[in-house]
Amino acid sequence: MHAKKVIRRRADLENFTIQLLEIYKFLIPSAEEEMKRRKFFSQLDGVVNKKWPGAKLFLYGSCANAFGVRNSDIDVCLNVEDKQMSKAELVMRMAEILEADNMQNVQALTHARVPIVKFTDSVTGISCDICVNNMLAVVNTKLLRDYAKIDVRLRQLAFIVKHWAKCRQVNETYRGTLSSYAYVLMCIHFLQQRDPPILPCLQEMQPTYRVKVGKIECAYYDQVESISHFGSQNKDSLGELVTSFFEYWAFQHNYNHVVISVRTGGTFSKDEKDWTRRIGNERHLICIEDPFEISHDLGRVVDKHSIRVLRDEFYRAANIMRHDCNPAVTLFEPY
Ligand code: 3AT
Ligand code: MG
Repeated sequence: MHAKKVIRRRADLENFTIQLLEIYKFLIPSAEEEMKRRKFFSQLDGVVNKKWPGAKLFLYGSCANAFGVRNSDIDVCLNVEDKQMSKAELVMRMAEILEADNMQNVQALTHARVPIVKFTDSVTGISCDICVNNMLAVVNTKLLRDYAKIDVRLRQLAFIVKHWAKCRQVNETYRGTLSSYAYVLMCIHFLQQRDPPILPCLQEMQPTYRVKVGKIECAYYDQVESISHFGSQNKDSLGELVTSFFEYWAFQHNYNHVVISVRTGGTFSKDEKDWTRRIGNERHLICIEDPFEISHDLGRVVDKHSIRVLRDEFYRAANIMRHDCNPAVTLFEPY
């Protein structure tokens, strides 16, 4: 008990911020790694362009959204407008091209819910997943990247939250906890709510970027260089933000009634979406609206058991921040 105390003093908070920034810096991929990835992608793009006219490759996910830590895999989306071929067939064709190009461990997962081809680049050792015609993921990747350009504290907070989630094993959708994408949306939402706000709501501003993906109209303000001062009125340090983030998810969020929404920059009632009860496997125990596919709750993977696990982890984190004398270490202790 003696070793524990509440982080109240400014000096403690400043020290906590310094330690968090060290962790953040350590997690950032090196310039060399970034270059290796860019080179790998442009070579892959070259091979596909040559062998498959009409096919186009896009990067998405953490290798392109500014939230990728070092040594992450690369997510690629193959876009082909061929109505004759199924996603499984497109994945098979892609796998053949990769094999012919001497890639290693090429596996076409044609029966997965989302068919993908996985492989490892024989030269760089980089692992890569390619999915097919998932342009919404490419667009939401751009949205996240644009938010990250507005205030560096988003990237810092999200790195810390993702790192915590990995250490505590609550970043495993197959076990009912949340995806990295969901955690980044939680961070954006949180920074939109600060007073004064650190992030604006880009989808509520006059759109400067519009694309239609299937039936979904994606539009938002993407000239973010012009609003890079947006959060400057708010002086919150990373230590304060991390502390408040876990306080919010441990003690303040209304899990029974509220949906968080980056699209609207706020929250609304679950009633508005009819996310108040279990439908099939979707239980809506924590509701995070996808910014574009708005019928999609990213919390739908969370079940009766994993909501407990998740909320216990939020309590644990918030309590560490309140009482522990060395929170920057305890917070990330492996589960
Ligand atoms: P890691 O660093 O790999 O953990 P990531 O940013 O690559 O994080 P995910 O692996 O969770 O994130 O997802 C890869 C991308 O796929 C992120 C987002 O653009 C898209 N995505 C993931 N889940 C969903 C979803 N449920 N709905 C729409 N897009 C999604
Ligand atoms: Mg990924």
